[in-house]
Amino acid sequence: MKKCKGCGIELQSNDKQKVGYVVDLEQDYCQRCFRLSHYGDITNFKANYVTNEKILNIYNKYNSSLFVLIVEIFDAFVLSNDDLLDLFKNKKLLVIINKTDLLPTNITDNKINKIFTKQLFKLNKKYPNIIAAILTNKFENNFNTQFFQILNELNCKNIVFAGRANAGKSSLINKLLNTNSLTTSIYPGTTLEEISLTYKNYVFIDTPGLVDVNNYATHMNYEKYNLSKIDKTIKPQIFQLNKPQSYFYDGLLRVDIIPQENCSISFFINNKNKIHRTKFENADDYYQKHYPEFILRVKPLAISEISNEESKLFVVKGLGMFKINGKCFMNIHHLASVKLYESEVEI
Ligand SMILES: Nc1nc2c(ncn2[C@@H]2O[C@H](COP(=O)(O)OP(=O)(O)O)[C@@H](O)[C@H]2O)c(=O)[nH]1
Ligand SMILES: [Mg+2]
Repeated sequence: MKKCKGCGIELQSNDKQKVGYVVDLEQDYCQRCFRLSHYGDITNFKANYVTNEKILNIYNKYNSSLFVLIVEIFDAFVLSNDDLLDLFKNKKLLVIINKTDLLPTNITDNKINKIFTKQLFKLNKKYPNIIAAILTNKFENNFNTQFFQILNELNCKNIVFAGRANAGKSSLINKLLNTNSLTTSIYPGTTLEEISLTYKNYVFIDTPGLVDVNNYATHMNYEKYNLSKIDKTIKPQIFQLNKPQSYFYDGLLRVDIIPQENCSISFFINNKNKIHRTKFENADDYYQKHYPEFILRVKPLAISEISNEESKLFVVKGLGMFKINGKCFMNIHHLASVKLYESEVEI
């Protein structure tokens, strides 16, 4: 049984519409991987093809191995009120916080390091199975060295790369092994089966990504996903206010603020999309009138009512984050099926 080197699926030459299709079984990559990596083509690409149940079964085959848990930066801000770490409770865990390069440039390496060292120290009390943690990107130069040093010290053979869809698992393995062998893409759901790669005395095991129902990406089509996904260093959009105002991220998110003193709000979203501000009293009319024109929109929105004393950072998974400063009341309108996360971490 021959498997695709890019996504792990069993190759077949019978049905063009099914995954694993190749014209000739001599080929190493399925047509989907080939077209995805060469043309960015996502015809026949189905996200959520792999269920979480199946992925957890893969994890369970490797109970005594080292698990490298790759966490995307926005998820990392809310790790303490997420259920991700619970899935790895009995496993030896090396946590990697990935895509730190997406954070604004004023959040320096030093600051990121401090923030997450403190947070992981706290998390370690609840999850003593976390044996180490590393941050990527900004620390790129010594990442590989650091990583292999840890492997060396732990004396393990099988290393399972785990985490949510699109966290950067396959890209990271490619980087560590200095290859392009695994297929990676901006879409969640690229890797379809476990893939083992032997390197020196190690076996690196790539896995499909866990689907997160609390991520907007899970509830959007490819067009909307493409337009809202953060893929470049964020330039925050910052507003000051002393009167009630509403802030719209198209039809995806709305934040109403009733300030009790001078306040400010900073949005950390895809730079191409602009936050629109209106007076609070005009906000419902604005939404009704403009809803049909919004390219980015989701329904139904639910409202979370929150009061703020000093400063709060919220993560809207799949869209980004926003931070509020100053005493105020807020109505946050977000997709009803996703959770609004307040971060314990300050930036
Ligand atoms: N900005 C940034 N993007 C990354 C990083 N690592 C991976 N990516 C991108 O994230 C997307 C998902 O990567 P992939 O490796 O396919 O994720 P997987 O589903 O976890 O295997 C791709 O578009 C990658 O180029 C990173 O460190 N920084
Ligand atoms: Mg992958």
